[in-house]
Amino acid sequence: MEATNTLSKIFDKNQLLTDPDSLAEYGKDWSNASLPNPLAIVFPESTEQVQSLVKLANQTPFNLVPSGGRTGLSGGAMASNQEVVVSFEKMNKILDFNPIDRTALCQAGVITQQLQQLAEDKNLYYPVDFASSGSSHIGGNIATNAGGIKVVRYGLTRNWVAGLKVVTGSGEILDLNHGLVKNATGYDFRQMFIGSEGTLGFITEATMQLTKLPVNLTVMVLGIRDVDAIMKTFQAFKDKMDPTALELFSRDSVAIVHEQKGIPKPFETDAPYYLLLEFENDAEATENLVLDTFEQCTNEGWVLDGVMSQNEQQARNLWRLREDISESISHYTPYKNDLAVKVSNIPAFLASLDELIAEHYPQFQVLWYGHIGDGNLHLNILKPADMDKDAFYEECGKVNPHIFQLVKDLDGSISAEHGVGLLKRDYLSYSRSEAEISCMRGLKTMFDPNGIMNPGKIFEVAG
Ligand code: 2HG
Ligand code: ZN
Repeated sequence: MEATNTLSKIFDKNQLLTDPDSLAEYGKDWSNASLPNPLAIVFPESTEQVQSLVKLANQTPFNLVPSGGRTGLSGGAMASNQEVVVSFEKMNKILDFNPIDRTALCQAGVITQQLQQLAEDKNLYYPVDFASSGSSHIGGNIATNAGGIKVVRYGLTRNWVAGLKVVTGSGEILDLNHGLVKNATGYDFRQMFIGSEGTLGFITEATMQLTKLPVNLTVMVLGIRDVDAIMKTFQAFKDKMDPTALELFSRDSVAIVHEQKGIPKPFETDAPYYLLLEFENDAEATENLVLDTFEQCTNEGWVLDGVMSQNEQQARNLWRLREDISESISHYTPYKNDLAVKVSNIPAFLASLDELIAEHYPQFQVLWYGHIGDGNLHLNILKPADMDKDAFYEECGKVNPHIFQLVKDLDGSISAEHGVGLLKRDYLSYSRSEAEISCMRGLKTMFDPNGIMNPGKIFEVAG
C-alpha cells in the first residue's frame, strides 16, 4: 500500500503498527461511535516528526486522526475510514518545570495524572481532574477542553494552558503564547486549538499552569429530598463558601456503584438525590460554617442526611460514589448526553427535562449525575438487557431533538465537556448558529486547506 510504504520513510519499525489487533485498538475511543478501520498507527517522537508526517499526508494524500488516551466519549478519536492514527504515546515527557512561573512544559502524550503528580511533588497543584486522569493525555484534554470535577472552582483545561506548540494541517509549526500571562498582540490562536478536537492541527507540546495546593480537602455527601431542594441546598452552601467541587448524583447511580464496585452507600437514609461538596477545611471557622449550613438545610427539610470525611481515605471513598458511576454503568451500554445550561437555568432545565423523560423514556432507566456546580449534567439512559443495541440507540436518538430543543431554548450546550466528535456532530446547530459554523469552516480551511486533520469530526466535511 502506497501510504504505508511512504510512512516507513519517516517512522522506523518501532514507530509504526499495522497489525489487526493494534488497528482495532488504536482506531477507537471509549465512545465506540463507529467501527475502527484505520490504515496504520504511527508513534512520532518529536514535533518535527509530526510535521514531516503532516507534509507527507498533504502530498500523498491521506487523512490523520490524533490519538491520546482514547478516553473520549463523543467519537473524536475514532478512525473508521483508512486514516493514519497518530498516537502521542511516545511523546510522554515533562520537558521542563519552572518554579517561578509555576509551569510545566509537557509533551502531548503526558498522562493527566503524571502532571498532577509532578505538581504535587513540587508542592503545587494541577486542578483539572476526572475519573479518566489515569489514562487521558494532556494533548487530548486540551483538544477537547476537558472539564471534570473541579470546574466550579478552577475552570476548564483552557484556563491552565499558558502556551501551545502545534503542527497545523498545512504543516506549519506554531509556537503560541510562550507561557505568557499577558500578551495583547492580536489574535490568540492558542484558544482556537483548545477544543478544536484535532481538526485544525495537532498539539505536540503544552506549557501548563500550576497553582497552589489546596488545604485539607474535605468531602461532604448530602441526601437531598427532591429536585427543588437540590438548588436550595446548592445555593445555601454557595452563599457561604467557595467549594472546590459540587457534584450531583441520583439514587439509581448510588445503587449501581454499590452493586458493581461494592462501594457502601453513604448512609442508611434513602434519598432520591445526593450532593457531593468538597471544600478546603482550612480553619475551625470554615468547618463550623459548613456544619451550620448543613443544619440550616436539614431544618428546612431539604437535606435528609449527611456525612463528612474525617481523613483523606474517607474523602477518597466518598468521591468514588460519584467518580465510579461512568465505569459502573458501562456494561449497561448507556446512551449518553452531556448537557449544560447556566446555573441559574438549572431549576427550569431539570423540571422540563424530567417531564420530557417521563413522556419519552417511560420504558427506560434514566440516570442523572454531573457537575451541577458549573451547570453540566450527564444524562445516561440504560439499555434494557433484552433490547438490541441498534434498536435502543435508534429509540434514544428519536428523543434527542426534544432534549436538544430544550437546551437551545435555554441557550445551553449540547456538549458541555465531552466534545462534538462524531456523536454530537449532527446536532451542532442546536448550540451554534449557522454563522458561527460557517466561521468554523473558514478557520478549518485556513489551518487545514486539504482537510486531512481528523476529518468529519465536529462537522461534516463539505462535499
Ligand atoms: C463524568 O463526569 C464523566 O463522570 C463521564 O464526564 C460522564 O459517563 C458520563 O456520561
Ligand atoms: Zn463529567
